Amino acid sequence: MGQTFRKLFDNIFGNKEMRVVMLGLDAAGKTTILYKLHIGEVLSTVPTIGFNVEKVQYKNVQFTVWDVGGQEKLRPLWRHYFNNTDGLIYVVDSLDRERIGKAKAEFQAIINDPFMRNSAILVFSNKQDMKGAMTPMEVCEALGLYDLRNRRWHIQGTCATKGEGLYEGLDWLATTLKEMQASGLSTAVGGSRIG
Ligand SMILES: Nc1nc2c(ncn2[C@@H]2O[C@H](COP(=O)(O)OP(=O)(O)OP(=O)(O)O)[C@@H](O)[C@H]2O)c(=O)[nH]1
Ligand SMILES: [Mg+2]
Repeated sequence: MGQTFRKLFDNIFGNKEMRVVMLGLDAAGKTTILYKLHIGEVLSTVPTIGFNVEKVQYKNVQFTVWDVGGQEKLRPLWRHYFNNTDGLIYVVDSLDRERIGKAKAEFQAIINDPFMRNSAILVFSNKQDMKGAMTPMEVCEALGLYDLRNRRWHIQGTCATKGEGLYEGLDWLATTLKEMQASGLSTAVGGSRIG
């Protein structure tokens, strides 16, 4: 009953809770983004072993953001975070041309996972402050975003250390997830993943 009342209240006032998983190769800037969004500050980061999770309130959406370490040896663990995910934030180091092929391969593996087939995809083309960085359009091309069919995706140029572009991205995600829920395209898949 309490749950039902809460749902009704949330529907009336438009509050939504969304679960978002943030992935990307190591040093892409995920943890920097999480803390910039959560406390408005850039803390000095160390490579994430495991994950960080924080709630980020933006407009009338509460995002629970899971930031998972991106080192090669940790990537096989990513899939354990796919279950019940409404949205994916994929962070790319736009300066790292050498590993953009690797970033693409990991990205394609994530979005083609059965548990992620319905999730909205927000790509942050990060480190736009750096000279020689790929433009968001170049990153878009390199990840194969244009070839996606029946997926909702958006790419946003960001500079995590200055906080630029982050809220523009969340804006898109909030709007898109609300639309998907309203149209019955509920994104999160129930049940638990085996293996
Ligand atoms: N110049 C610049 N540096 C950035 C930006 N975002 C992050 N960095 C730096 O990139 C480095 C790695 O950032 P992290 O946030 O720790 O990267 P991560 O994606 O969490 O890495 P893992 O935890 O290993 O997966 C840090 O030195 C950050 O300060 C940015 O927009 N511009
Ligand atoms: Mg990290």
